[in-house]
Amino acid sequence: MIPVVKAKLLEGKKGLVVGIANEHSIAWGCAAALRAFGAELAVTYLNDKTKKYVEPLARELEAPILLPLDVQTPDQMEKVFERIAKEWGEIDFVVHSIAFSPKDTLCGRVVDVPRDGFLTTMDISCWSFLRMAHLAEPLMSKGGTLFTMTYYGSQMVVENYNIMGVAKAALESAVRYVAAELGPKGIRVHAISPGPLKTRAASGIPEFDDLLDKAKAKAPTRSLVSIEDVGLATAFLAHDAARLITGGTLYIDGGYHIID
Ligand code: 0WD
Repeated sequence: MIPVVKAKLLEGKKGLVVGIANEHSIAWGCAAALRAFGAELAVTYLNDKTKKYVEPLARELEAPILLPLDVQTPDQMEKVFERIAKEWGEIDFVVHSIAFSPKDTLCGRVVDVPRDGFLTTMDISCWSFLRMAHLAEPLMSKGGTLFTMTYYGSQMVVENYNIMGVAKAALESAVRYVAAELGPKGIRVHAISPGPLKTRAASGIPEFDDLLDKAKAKAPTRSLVSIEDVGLATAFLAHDAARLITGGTLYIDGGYHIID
């Protein structure tokens, strides 16, 4: 948990955080840091099964808005933004921290990927970010910041990352295009690349512990990233002082650049 932060650098800012599954989620690290710096948060949960894990965390964040959001359910994302428009009238930031690929699609070779698995992977892991940006734009008349989470497997072939590498490459490209399109309106867009972290989503990646060991050995600081590290970097970029930083991927140490 982020220690009490005295400087409420994000006081008055309001934002949506999507992707809290439990207290290990990267989205939780982001939400905790953004709240610690004084931002007010809207939070979503995937479905009734995850609600019981997310509800107490939303309470801890004193989130005035808690809604269901499965990005594959028609109209649910629209409903989230409608509620935000009604409650706040505007929004300062959106954190998109979700990805999914069916097991048979994620665990096989990229060359064998079935069409339906490919479409599901791209839909949840990439298109949902574009849609969130689309719906956030009218609520960001004074500017704002959009975040999504990515991984180095988008740039290089990382063993076992498979089709998710393809999806993250598309996502990072989307970040560049959306940054160019919304930049004139003062809306900044960032992909955050934290390096491997033990979360529920990561447990679906084969031999993930090996990836953790390699990342630790190769990272510039020889350490693994925590969700608190990711949260603090996100909070920094949400501040007005970061107003000219946009359109790129921020590697938080873990993108292991020294591949063997
Ligand atoms: O090593 C890692 N854990 C890394 C994760 C390294 C670099 C990047 N990332 C990325 C992931 O690819 C993802 O984009 O960070 C993002 C967040 O992932 P996480 O925090 O590692 O994983 P987790 O705590 O599982 O949260 C992802 C959540 C889902 O959790 P579950 O475990 O239930 O699949 O994404 C959500 C869901 O809450 N999610 C959806 N949300 C809305 N609609 C959907 C959906 N259809 N599908 C999954």
